[in-house]
Amino acid sequence: VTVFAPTAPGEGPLGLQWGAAISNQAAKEAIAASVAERAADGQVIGAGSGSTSFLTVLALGRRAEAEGLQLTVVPTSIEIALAAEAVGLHVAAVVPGLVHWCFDGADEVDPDDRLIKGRGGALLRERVVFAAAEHRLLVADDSKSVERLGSGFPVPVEVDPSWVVRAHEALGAFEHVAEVTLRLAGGKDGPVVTEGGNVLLDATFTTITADDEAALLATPGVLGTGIFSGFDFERLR
Ligand code: A5P
Repeated sequence: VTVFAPTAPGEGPLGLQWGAAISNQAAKEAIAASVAERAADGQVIGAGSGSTSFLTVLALGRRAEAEGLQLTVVPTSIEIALAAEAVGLHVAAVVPGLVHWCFDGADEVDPDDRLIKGRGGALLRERVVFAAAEHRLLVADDSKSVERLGSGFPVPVEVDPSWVVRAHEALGAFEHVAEVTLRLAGGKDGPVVTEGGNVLLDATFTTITADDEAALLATPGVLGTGIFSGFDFERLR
């Protein structure tokens, strides 16, 4: 059942909005439209998070509505699940055995195609869906390209809340970490709480080495990191 005729942010019973000004919106709209063109009837599509992914979900909804396509979306966050539901797409409750392709954004992309993700706090599911997809589209406009990974964004690290004091201490002891902060919420008191019921530490690195992703993941209490390396993807920009 289509909840409303999907056309643009701001519509629907929840007043579907991104919630903040979208940077580089024209470039992101163009990327969203070209991703939506890839969809074919019956496909299962992983949907990343961030404003580019949000615009892409809206574009997929428009195509599905106009052409009667049956598309199933595997969402990486609550906000993307709500957006997909609002524009009439099928929303998978669990990651199915076959994900034909996925799209997701990034906060930074370095010359070796290493990524920083997780500004939106959805890094755990983003990694699962990215890994599950048979083909990956990275929807990251040119503003996301950096020479040095970590130059503009800290690395988000998802942590079990019961272990956050110890994890904060452990991350602070990393050789190239200059600062670690607990991410605080905007519309709620206290820290951001993720879809998994966890909290986020943002670690500012002076240099990110090839070992740091694995070292973070090996730290007790750490459940996920926003450093994504070793993935093959097609970049749309
Ligand atoms: C979300 O957690 C991030 O990994 C996003 O992919 C990233 O923040 C991209 O954001 P925009 O598309 O809003 O630039």
